[in-house]
Amino acid sequence: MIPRAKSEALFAEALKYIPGGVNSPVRAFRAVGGTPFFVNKASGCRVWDLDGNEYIDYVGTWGPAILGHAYPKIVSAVKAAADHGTSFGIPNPFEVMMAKLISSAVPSVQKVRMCNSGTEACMSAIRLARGFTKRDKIIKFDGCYHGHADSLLVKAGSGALTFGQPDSAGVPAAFTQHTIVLPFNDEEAVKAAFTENKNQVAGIILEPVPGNAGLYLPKPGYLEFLRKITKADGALLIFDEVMTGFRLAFGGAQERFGITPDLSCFGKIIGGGLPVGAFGGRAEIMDCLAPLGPVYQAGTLSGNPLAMAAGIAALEELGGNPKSQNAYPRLDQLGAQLETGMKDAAKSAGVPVTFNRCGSMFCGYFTSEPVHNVSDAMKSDRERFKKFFHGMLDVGIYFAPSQFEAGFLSTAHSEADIERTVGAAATVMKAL
Ligand code: KE4
Repeated sequence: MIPRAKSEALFAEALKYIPGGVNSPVRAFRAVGGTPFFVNKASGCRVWDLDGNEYIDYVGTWGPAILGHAYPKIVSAVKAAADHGTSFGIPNPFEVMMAKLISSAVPSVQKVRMCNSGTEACMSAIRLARGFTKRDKIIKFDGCYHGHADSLLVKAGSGALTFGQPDSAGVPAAFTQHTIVLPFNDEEAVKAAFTENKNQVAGIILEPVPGNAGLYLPKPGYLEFLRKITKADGALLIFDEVMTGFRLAFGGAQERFGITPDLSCFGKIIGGGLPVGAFGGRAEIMDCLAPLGPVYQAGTLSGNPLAMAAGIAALEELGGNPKSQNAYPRLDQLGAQLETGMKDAAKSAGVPVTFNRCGSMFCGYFTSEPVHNVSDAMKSDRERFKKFFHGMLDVGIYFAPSQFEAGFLSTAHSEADIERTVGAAATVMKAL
């Protein structure tokens, strides 16, 4: 265990003032044990903790750091914007630039509304779907996470077709009674739900590539099936691209898989690391939003100039202008190198690992079985994951502190970083 005395001391202090010592649960290392480190600085693909330990970072602040941390063009854009004020609550030009950038990158988004988190984006998109369709029911999938709005903190009911049960204290059953939870990648379950709830479903919301139970992919034809069945019933297809947006392609998962959803949610990358969320889609749907239409949605800091400046710099660098690097082939190439290396490491260590990847998002599960949904993921060996996590952390490599999170590469990672990572993984896995 490498020394982290300063982080240990500060965590003890944090516990006195912040529930669990953290401002978001996953950061507390409860899934892997031990004490979380506090970051002192981050740059490129590396973070340094308070004790000066350096880590290659495969979390990337859960997705936003696709260009690496402290990316110079993002930092200078934020500094320049800050000199003109940090918030106005008055329309500012950056909001229009951001809306045009998102709309030009994602053709299904004719209009877009900015907000301040992925949770807000998904919550608002669902309210909008209900307002537009005048229907109450929403279908979501087990293992997909869309933020912590009450009606989405729900687990599958007793039967796959019964309505969801609250999955958090403080959520009244009444708040989840219109949420149907189905297994992902199971077409029969969706068909049955629509038969059972004909013309009553406002929409299906899903992560097109679920990254909140580790990472698994839609089976071939599954997204096309969801597009077809929602259109036939008059329900909306809502892609939660908070994680996949501008990650899997400049146009997100919908570009990569060639699907046109009715509404899309964004976050993370579009804020360049600052607090942000957005949701958008067909103008006829978006125009139901206040102040034009009857669906209320608002936010003091929505379109905040610093978050917009950071996000615009990020999107322009990722592909928003012809001069920019085309990041995606590079991200795919680094992802392929990591996948091959991790699979070779597991083989050489004689440890069963299923390594799922889509572009620069990935997850290694300690299981010999394929992982296509959350119940498959739950069968993985979490004790092995815990040991692997700490073994890698102790040699300066930081993976997500939970088996049920995705990992992220950035354009700041190098082939040498990945070589070092897979070499260390082979050694650490041998000791599992
Ligand atoms: P935020 O409210 O955390 O900005 O976004 C919620 C959200 C919505 N949709 C998807 C697909 C997401 O991945 C998220 C948030 N992702 C988690 C990582 N698994 C954020 C990390 C955390 O909760 O601290």
